[in-house]
Amino acid sequence: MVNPMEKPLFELDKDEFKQEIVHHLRTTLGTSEKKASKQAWWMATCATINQMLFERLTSTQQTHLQKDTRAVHYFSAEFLMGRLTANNLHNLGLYKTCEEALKDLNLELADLCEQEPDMALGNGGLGRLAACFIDSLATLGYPALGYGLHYEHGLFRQEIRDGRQVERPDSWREYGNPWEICRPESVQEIPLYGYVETVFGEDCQVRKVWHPGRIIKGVPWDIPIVGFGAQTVNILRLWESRASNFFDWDVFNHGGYVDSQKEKAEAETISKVLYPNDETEAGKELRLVQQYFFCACSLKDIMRRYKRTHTDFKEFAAQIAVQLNDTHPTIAIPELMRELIDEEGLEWTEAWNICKQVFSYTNHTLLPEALETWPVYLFERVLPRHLEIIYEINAYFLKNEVDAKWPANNEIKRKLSIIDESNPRRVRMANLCVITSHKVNGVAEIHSKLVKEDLFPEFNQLWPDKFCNVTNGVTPRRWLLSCNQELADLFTETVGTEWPLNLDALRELAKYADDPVFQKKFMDIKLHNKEKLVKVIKAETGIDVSADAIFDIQIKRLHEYKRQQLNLLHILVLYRRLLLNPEYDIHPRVFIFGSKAAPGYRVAKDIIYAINKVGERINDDPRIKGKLKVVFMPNYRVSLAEKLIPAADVSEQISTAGYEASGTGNMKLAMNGAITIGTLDGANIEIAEEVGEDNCVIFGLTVEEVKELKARGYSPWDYYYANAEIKSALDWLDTDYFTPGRPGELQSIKKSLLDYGDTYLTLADFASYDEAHQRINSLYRDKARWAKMAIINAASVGKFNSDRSIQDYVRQIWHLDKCDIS
Ligand code: NBX
Repeated sequence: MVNPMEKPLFELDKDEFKQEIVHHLRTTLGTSEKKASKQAWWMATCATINQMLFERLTSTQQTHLQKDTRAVHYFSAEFLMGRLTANNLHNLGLYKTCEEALKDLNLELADLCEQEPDMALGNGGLGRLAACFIDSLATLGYPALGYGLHYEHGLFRQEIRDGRQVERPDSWREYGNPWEICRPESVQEIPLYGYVETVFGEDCQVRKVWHPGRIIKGVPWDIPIVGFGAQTVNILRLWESRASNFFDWDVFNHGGYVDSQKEKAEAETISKVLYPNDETEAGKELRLVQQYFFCACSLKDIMRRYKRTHTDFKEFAAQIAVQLNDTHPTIAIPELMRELIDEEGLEWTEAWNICKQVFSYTNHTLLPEALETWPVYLFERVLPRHLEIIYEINAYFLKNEVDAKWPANNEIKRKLSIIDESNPRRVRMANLCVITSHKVNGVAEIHSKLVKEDLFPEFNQLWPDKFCNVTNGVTPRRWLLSCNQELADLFTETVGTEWPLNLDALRELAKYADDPVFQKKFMDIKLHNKEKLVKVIKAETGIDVSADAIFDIQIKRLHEYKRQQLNLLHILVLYRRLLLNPEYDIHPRVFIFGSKAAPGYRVAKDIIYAINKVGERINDDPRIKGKLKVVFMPNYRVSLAEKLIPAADVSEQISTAGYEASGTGNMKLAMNGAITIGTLDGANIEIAEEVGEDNCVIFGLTVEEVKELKARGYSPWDYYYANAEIKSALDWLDTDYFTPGRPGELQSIKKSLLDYGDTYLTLADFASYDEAHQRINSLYRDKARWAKMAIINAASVGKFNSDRSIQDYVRQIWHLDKCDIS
């Protein structure tokens, strides 16, 4: 008889899988089949999966080392991974085997997957994009590492109490996390604070010596990232901060036990918590320290690995690409300069030439208030040597580039300088990124155009070839195969098995868009997904909704530019129409929101409160006979998105044109057959191009029209007085109708839309939005027409596969080769 342990694990059949799970339950989890909790079964399942992951991880790492491959290093302060169990099983090709094995043990895989806490190490789109990208990099077989922070607490858990958001700590590792491996052998020591000394060396050279005031230890945790098909397993390496042993002992030996504990707590603070703001971060020292900490750890790690096969830095730029995910890791630029010059003894120009080739930068926002700057005084205290290096880069740039192109033009110098000379002086991180990087990309066509023309026009004149576009994408493995298995099976049955790798293969589906049999299959799956969501909604909120209604979904961070308030205003108008005319003809509609607000963002939190209070009143109003429901799903996160997206009929993508860099939820929803109601903003424009304007509902001002209206002088009052429904709906918010006995609780919404000028043109777009919803209503009533639109959406979003985005990065920016893992 063959010993099953001697067989390659990938040939595990159901029975062997089962044996392995039981084996791990007993030997890894220390329990038994009789006593085991669901959590223990889930952990035992993960341990079984890890056997296969680790095997491939080792072969990947050996091959990369042997072939001395060039690799990309994705530096990001956020990786919004969500859960990994189902995703890993799908990518290993073992989902069904595992499901059957567990069934034999009287367990449901889907049920066990619910045991896993989300890894919520990110705020929103930017962090989730990083997660999709590392999935695609592994799937395509590129040597790549993700580098980030090992936050003890990810994005806060949102509770809703009496309609208001309350933030609770997220403790994703409370009971251990089966996917991470600690690597003490790769610990790094990171200097901070202190002062810089200029010394005259024995070699008669003047050099800079940084005497840090503190040393922090960086401990790496590796999360294996398995590509679809399981050839390549790359890693995501996240750094945890600890007090350095050196410091502990020093203080301890001087009798300072209590002080040493304080030092320890301070050191651990660095990776304690993710900052929950998704647009701005107002000059917090700890945030700068976080950024430096993970960048410095990562660069030291890269250099250590490079030195295994090289004795000098001549090949460094040929081997290493570093992608900066927004400006958050910008400090990596002066840090690499410092390492190369101060620690490795390179000449300034040599080091600068390396940096220019190594770094490239992705911009994710045009909002001026979201462009990161740091007060010079803070830099001087925390990173004195880096500030010197930044000054030197700036002087070099202003003299050799700006002055050469625009001689003696102080105005342009002031604008392009890395230092903003206002009071207090500030370091502009985006300028440092653009000056250093060989490529700067936006994340959708329109966004990249605006980055060039509006955000950095002078830089674009200096270096027109530096700017490029890489339209975002999402991984179809998580956002279709794993989250919508019934639809995935229908697609496989119809177009074959290759679509998870080549999403364009779904184009074939368009052939069946008019076929009543296929339409029925497609819409039955949608209905089934909606029925499953009905139960989740009931369990989470207590609200009863009907799966026959249109499920209209807006899921994204709460921000005035994303305009949840426009959606709410429209709900108020619909509700009023129904009260005035109970026969008002609309198909029953459930408006579903999922959204977290930054804890300090007052208006955003007020919008959440208003949605909940308006919802309470509407949901309980018998006069409208259930034609309208409003659901705010608490604690929106990746695993909840995986339940909402497959059940969506309508996808709300309603940002003011010119403000949403790309959006990626729009792609996930279209992929699952939802119809977009959207503005011509971000990736909506490209989605509309792909699916055709007949298969989505576009409304609102264009980017040009927004600019013109703003230039003319926009007054929301004009719309308030001209449109009686807008006026009534807004005035309603001043009453106590939605907050009985407490009038005025919702008035901040009205204020922001009138008194404070309606920055995001909500009222200007209202009539067009309302008309778009009427189109949605009549389209939905034509069942065949709607089914056809939904199918064409799913069939047409091949472009928005993150594999395509990665190929674009490879061709335009990274110039990597795939590496076969034997
Ligand atoms: O990045 C988002 C954009 O708003 C989306 O349009 C885009 O699709 C997505 C991916 O490119 N930006 C974003 O999510 N930003 C943040 O989360 C953020 C986090 C911390 C911070 C600033 C921004 N300090």
